[in-house]
Amino acid sequence: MVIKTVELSLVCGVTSKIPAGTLPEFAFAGRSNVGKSTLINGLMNRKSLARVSSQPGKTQTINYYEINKSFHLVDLPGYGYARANVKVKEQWGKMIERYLRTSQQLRAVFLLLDIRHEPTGQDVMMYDWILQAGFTPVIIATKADKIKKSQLQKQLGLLRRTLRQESHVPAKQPGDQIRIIPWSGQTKSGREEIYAVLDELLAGPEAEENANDLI
Ligand SMILES: Nc1nc2c(ncn2[C@@H]2O[C@H](COP(=O)(O)OP(=O)(O)O)[C@@H](O)[C@H]2O)c(=O)[nH]1
Ligand SMILES: [Mg+2]
Repeated sequence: MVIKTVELSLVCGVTSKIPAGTLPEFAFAGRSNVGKSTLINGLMNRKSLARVSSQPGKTQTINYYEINKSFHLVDLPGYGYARANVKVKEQWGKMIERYLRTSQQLRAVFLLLDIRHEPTGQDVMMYDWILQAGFTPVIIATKADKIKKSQLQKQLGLLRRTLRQESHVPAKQPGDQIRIIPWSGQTKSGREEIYAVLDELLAGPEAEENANDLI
């Protein structure tokens, strides 16, 4: 994946209609402060196009970043901000559910979890919503630079186990593995693996069909 152009192409407010859109979308969800803006900036090779928050929980908008004029990275509003009032929390849930259910262009949802902590009830709820909307979440374990290398497998195990045990949505197949990619905004480790997921999904079944046509 080579990033040629990036632009904030659309900001969608809580009550606005989810735009129909024509470009494929990849959405990013997670609690506020988990490192969503940092990841999106890292993927776009930009320092600060996506705002890294000094006021957590403030953004209640869906921001669409257009990459290479060919797809969108979609920054969903963060959750779990303790001081957000009830109305904001309610609007947040409705907005996310509406987005997951109505976006026609959505190809994948990335769920960000802090590698240091056990996922919260809201993380598991988000995980369930993504599954219920028909997507298999790709987990990004953020802030990987904050743990020792020797702790990596143990922490990934904790994330995987908590999601599997607490989720209310049955796995499609009992042995289904949850895909987790460790990422660090400091070293950018994990970026190539995330690009590979995007490349793979952008190629998609249509590209395969086209390739078959050539045979
Ligand atoms: N060490 C470290 N800090 C991070 C990483 N990702 C985000 N942060 C910090 O965590 C805070 C919240 O990040 P931000 O991207 O605004 O989170 P958001 O609220 O999910 O968008 C900021 O102070 C970031 O600098 C990471 O991978 N490693
Ligand atoms: Mg943010």
